[in-house]
Amino acid sequence: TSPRPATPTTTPEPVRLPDDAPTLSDVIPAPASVRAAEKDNFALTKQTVISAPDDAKAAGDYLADVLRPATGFPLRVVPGEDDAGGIRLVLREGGDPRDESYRLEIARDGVTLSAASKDGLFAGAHTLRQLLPADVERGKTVDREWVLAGGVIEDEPRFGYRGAMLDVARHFFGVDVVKRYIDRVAQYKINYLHLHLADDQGWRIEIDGWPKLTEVGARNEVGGGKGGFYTKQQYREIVAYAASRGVTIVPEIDMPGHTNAALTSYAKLNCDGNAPPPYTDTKVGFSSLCIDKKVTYEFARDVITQIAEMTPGPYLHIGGDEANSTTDADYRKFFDKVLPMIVKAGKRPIGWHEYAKADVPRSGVVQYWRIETEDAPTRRQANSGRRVLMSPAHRTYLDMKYEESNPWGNSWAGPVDVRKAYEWEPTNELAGVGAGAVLGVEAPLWTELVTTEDEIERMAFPRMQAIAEVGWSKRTKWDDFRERLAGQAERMTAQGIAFHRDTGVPW
Ligand code: TNX
Repeated sequence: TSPRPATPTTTPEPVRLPDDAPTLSDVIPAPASVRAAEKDNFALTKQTVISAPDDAKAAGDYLADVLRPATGFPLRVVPGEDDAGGIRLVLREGGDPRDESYRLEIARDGVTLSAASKDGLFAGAHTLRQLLPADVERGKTVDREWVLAGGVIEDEPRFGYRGAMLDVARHFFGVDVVKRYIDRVAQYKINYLHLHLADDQGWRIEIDGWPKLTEVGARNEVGGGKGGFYTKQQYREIVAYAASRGVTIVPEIDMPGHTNAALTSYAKLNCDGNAPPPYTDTKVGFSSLCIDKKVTYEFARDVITQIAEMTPGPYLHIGGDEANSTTDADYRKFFDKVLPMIVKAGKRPIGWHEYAKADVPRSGVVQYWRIETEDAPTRRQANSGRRVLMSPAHRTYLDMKYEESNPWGNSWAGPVDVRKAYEWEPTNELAGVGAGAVLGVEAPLWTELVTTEDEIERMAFPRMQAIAEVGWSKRTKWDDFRERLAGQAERMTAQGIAFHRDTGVPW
């Protein structure tokens, strides 16, 4: 065998890191391990190519998509191995698809991002995005140097489920607003977006065979605005956009309470056969599907099977909260029929924790939302192997006021400033629900009081970063987090996020 001819090595000269470029330790959520190597800074140029074979292509396309507008570079995404000194995405063979760990190596002669799964590559791509200066988020060409700090990040999440929820029922928000929200939360490694698609004030998704849900039930919102809904095609468009950012959609249809919009649309869904008027106020707990009517279950089955069919993700959320107009016996009767429909449709049910008193299937998830530290039914479900998603309102509810003196938001579980959203321990919040039971964390944004995209942004940011780090990072320290969070101000500004300047953060 003859020795391979030596390839001429043309390792580029070291490049200086611009003053405004982040260091490897500036990232949110904080990575598990960081090793800086100053001589290994990497400069992007107009020749830089992103190589991403097969299943790595989605993450490669995402990177190109977020880096192109400001750099103005073509950043071609090519399927083969790139040895021209570009950004290489490597998907290790035979990996567990749920393994989100990744390794990001930034060297003078190229960047290598490797992971065992697509989701791991997305996680690494979100990190890489944050390592470029805030200018990269301006959405238009900025003529400057684009240098990444050299070194190695090895990282993995603490919890596999890091969620955000948007209530599009109380006030409706169109496809573009939802897409922007997805992009904004995804950059902090939020990997699930839960859409609250129906409530007393509005029904927001087209269902074949039930046209009045959208002709009648969608035409309202809190305060009497015109409401709206997603066609099936628009819903699929949201699902696909989310996937292109590494985010999975979790659709929620709230039953058997929070159903006035459906009851208004179809008189036959009511026990007395009379449709109630539309509801545009903000009280909860007054509506219920009719537990003893056959048509209730025809309705539930159509809704569940059609939504499951449009949703590639593993979960379907069935609500179950605040069913104050349904007796306990009826509540159980209802879920005894409806939960198996979700399993049959191939999905894992999620319900607000009130449904813990029903017979939750083995695959089911209980979402805990109250502020009490003890809940017997949730504890019982956790003891018998059900996973619990943590959304305690006094930590994660984005509709709460930041501070008492601040006029925006609800008060019943508040105020929730950034520090409060950050300094808590998901496995230690609820008695009997420890590390083995916690699936992850989710930050819900209820929109009784939220009417515009600016308002969504100021309620969500920067508490979203706090919840994202609680969900991703194993070690969390407020003093360190607040500094890194201050470093996000310019990025958020460049993205046009109308964030709240929480007084606990040294902006
Ligand atoms: C309780 S949290 C609700 C929602 C409200 C929210 C307002 C939960 C499962 N139900 O219907 O929008 O409080 O904070």
